[in-house]
Amino acid sequence: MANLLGAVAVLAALSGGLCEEKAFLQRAGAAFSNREYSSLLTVNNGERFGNWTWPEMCPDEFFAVGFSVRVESNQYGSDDTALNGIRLICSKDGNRSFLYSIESHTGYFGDWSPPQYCPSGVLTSFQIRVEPHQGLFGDDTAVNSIKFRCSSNPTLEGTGMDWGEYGHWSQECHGGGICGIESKMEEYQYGLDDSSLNDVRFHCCARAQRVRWRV
Ligand SMILES: *[C@@H]1O[C@H](CO)[C@@H](O)[C@H](O)[C@H]1NC(C)=O
Ligand SMILES: CC(=O)N[C@H]1CO[C@H](CO)[C@@H](O)[C@@H]1O
Repeated sequence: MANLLGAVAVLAALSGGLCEEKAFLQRAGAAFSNREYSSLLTVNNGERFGNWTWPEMCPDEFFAVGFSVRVESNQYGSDDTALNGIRLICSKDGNRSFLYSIESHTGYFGDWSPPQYCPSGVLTSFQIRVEPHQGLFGDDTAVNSIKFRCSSNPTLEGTGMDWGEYGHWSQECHGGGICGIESKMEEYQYGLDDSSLNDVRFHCCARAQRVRWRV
């Protein structure tokens, strides 16, 4: 609850200069996870630990227009996990005063960043920065950061950590945009080396066809 109120406050502050309306932001969770999708965006540089968890989808006719990331800062001598979670923010027809968030399974460490939004349009592809497996006695962090491309073309980079390298861009959503997320998470390791988020994939949904009548 505190998280939700925090997110609403941030949104209200961000939109304050543009309009007086207060944004409504609600966690959709898995309530819409049976939404139909047209393809799945994947990358090939995810890490090996953990399992795919569960999909969360934006409600019908909503698409992802922004995101925030949960990042654990540098722990120096202690166990680092870097990126722990990605939260997508969904809107319908670009109406940013009425929003839902989805995030699949996220890790337990670090703080959520303020949301970043496409200037217009929707999220259409992504790439992730991943630190490769550090060997038996190393400290694994797996996913460190993420970039998204918007349909209006700019790329947005999350405020993640710097270990590892970016891989290739995923394919793009065509005729719609990103509408769902599923994370691959290493479960909590009870004092052993945690890496938290290891990979992520996103669903593409098609925009509803509007029937046009010709006379
Ligand atoms: C945005 O959506 C809300 C809730 O459906 C609606 O009340 C509001 O009028 C919409 N705003 C615009 C600019 O369409
Ligand atoms: C709950 C579950 O399915 N756990 C599996 C996750 O993946 C590892 C291998 O990476 C399996 O050993 C677990 O059984």
